[in-house]
Amino acid sequence: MGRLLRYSIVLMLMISLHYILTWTHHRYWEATSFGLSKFTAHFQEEYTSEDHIKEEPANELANATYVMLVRNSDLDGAISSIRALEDRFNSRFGYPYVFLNDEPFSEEFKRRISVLTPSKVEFGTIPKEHWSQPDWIDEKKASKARQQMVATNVKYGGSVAYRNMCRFNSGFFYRHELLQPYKWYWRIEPNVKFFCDIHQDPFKYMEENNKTYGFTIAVYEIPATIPSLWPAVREFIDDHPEYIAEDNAMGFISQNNGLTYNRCHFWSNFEIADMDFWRGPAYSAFFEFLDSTGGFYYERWGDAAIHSIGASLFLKREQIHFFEEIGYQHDDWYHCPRPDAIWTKGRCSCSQRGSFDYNHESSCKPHWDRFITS
Ligand SMILES: Nc1nc2c(ncn2[C@@H]2O[C@H](COP(=O)(O)OP(=O)(O)O)[C@@H](O)[C@H]2O)c(=O)[nH]1
Ligand SMILES: *[C@@H]1O[C@H](CO)[C@@H](O)[C@H](O)[C@H]1NC(C)=O
Ligand SMILES: *[C@@H]1O[C@H](CO)[C@@H](O)[C@H](O)[C@H]1NC(C)=O
Ligand SMILES: [Mg+2]
Repeated sequence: MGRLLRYSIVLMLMISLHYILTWTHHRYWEATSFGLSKFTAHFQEEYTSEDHIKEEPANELANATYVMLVRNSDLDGAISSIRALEDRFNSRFGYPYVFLNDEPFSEEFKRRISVLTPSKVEFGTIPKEHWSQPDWIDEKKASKARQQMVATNVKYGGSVAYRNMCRFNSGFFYRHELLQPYKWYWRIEPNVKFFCDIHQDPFKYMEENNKTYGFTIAVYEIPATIPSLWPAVREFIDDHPEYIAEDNAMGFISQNNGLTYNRCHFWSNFEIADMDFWRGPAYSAFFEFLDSTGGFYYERWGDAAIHSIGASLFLKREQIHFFEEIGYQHDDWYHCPRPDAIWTKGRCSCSQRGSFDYNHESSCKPHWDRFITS
């Protein structure tokens, strides 16, 4: 073989190898062409731009916002939640925030929250009619029920404010004017934790996979807070068979095809969901009916159970999504990704063994798993 031919073959091999590496490893590509050509650029600029390159292309945002209901006095907790979310996800995406309060936000609150993120941040006050016990509620009956719950140590049993909050979250938050421009929301609370880097945009995931409601933790409701909820739900089902989805998730909330409620619900302090579902005819009729029974005040119905029952009845089961990769803590319970690959990729700071998912006394996740694989 002639020397020239040998050189040509070697050269062609090297060129092919270069192209293969370029296609398969963007780090290699950066180091050879991109990195070199930018070597003389300002170091700071190069650093920041490289930081953003390729891992998650800054593609278009979904029609989405975070929403946090919060008091002025919860400023520190709100800062801590936002800081974690920015660090683990949002600083690379830039979704906006809406903060809601039953009282006007203080200047201090607005200032100290706004400084945390370059994203758009809005602060709204909730109209009184979305946050008060309706006139037609029999206050004597309601206060008797509250006293009874205080006497039996039911959490928040004596609080009217908590009931207003639960009713607001059940049927009003998505009607607030600041949320009208959006379809998707991610609910956050003060003092929650996010343990893992979130690489994939959860809103986009929902959009692209036809999901409507996403959760991370599922728990049992306290029986004393909902004695008449299930009978009311059954009445609604009987009156409105047209709203019940085919292939729904009744199997998650009832073991006997709807005869009784097993008290399982998605924990609503974390939700990534489609507000147009709550705004739609099925859930709207459902909320109006439940509200008309007075159960938010004569008992202490929670928005988590109401949302979960609505989602389980009016959605197909595959429209409900469990976010394995979002490590998340609210109060004492947390979800930590179980698969090692997800935990490692997310650089999660939580213990997989301490994850609430398989706490068989309190978690409804085993139940969800059984249902969704059945
Ligand atoms: N503005 C305002 N927010 C409230 C009030 N009560 C509760 N919240 C918010 O509603 C959500 C749920 O309240 P929380 O006390 O965490 O209830 P829990 O999660 O059920 O224990 C949180 O985002 C709170 O910040 C209230 O009276 N005013
Ligand atoms: C976002 O969603 C809301 C609610 O569905 C809708 O009214 C609005 O037009 C959407 N905005 C865009 C830009 O698509
Ligand atoms: C989502 O739903 C639309 C309309 O029903 C359908 O065309 C599409 O194929 C679905 N996509 C997925 C990923 O299921
Ligand atoms: Mg909470």
